[in-house]
Amino acid sequence: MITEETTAALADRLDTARTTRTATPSLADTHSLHVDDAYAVQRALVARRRARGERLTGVKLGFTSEAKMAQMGVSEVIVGRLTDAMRVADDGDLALAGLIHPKVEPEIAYRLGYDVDPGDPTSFLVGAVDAVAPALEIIDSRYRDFRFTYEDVIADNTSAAAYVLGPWSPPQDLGDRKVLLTSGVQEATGSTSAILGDPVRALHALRDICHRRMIPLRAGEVILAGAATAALPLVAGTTRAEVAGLGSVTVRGV
Ligand code: OOG
Ligand code: MG
Repeated sequence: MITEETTAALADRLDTARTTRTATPSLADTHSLHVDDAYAVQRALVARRRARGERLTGVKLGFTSEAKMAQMGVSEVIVGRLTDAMRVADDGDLALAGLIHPKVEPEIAYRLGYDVDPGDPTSFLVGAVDAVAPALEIIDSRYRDFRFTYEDVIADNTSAAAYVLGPWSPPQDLGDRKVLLTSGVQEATGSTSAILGDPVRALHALRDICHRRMIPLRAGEVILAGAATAALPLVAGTTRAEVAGLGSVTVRGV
């Protein structure tokens, strides 16, 4: 385990990388972090944002798709926190100058209708979902060239930078829906089954992580289930994701 001082120093380093838009080398170059250390750095990093007035709005899962695992060379689901400062309105603008090297992913968002107690082993996350929506996640690793270890990316709040939610619909089976992402001239197609076979499994995985890491989930919070295709670079202009039968969501890079 790393000390509290080291945890604070690494959180400061990642915080500064983001606010000054200067990528930093992998923490693993100089520190040997355990997964628990990495989540402690993430907590300290998010605490800095909260101390500046940001409010928690949900959680996001990462590495839930095989395309993503292959792209990033890792193999286990990770969780990060979302805040109100990361939220961009559907059809809204996102300033690229505020980011280092952003990429975009098409995702599914779940909204919770009531609080879920992470300490209660019988809590049922799927039953707490009161709405679902197509979503875009903008990731922007604070590490140089998006090169990081599994522990690095957890410490960096799983590369979370921004998110956009499309229109909400009632909860429904979201297995095997076609997903199309267009960003500038680039296009990626996939299926919701890329998300652990079925995005509902992301909820099961999240329940386990929240239980293990004592992460409470509150009514109204959003869960991003993870990318349904490989990430594309986020460029100036319109980026859009469409999930068959669920609708679409758009952001404009400016
Ligand atoms: C980590 C974030 C991965 C997802 O949906 O798999 C993620 C990264 O690739 O930088 O958000
Ligand atoms: Mg994602």
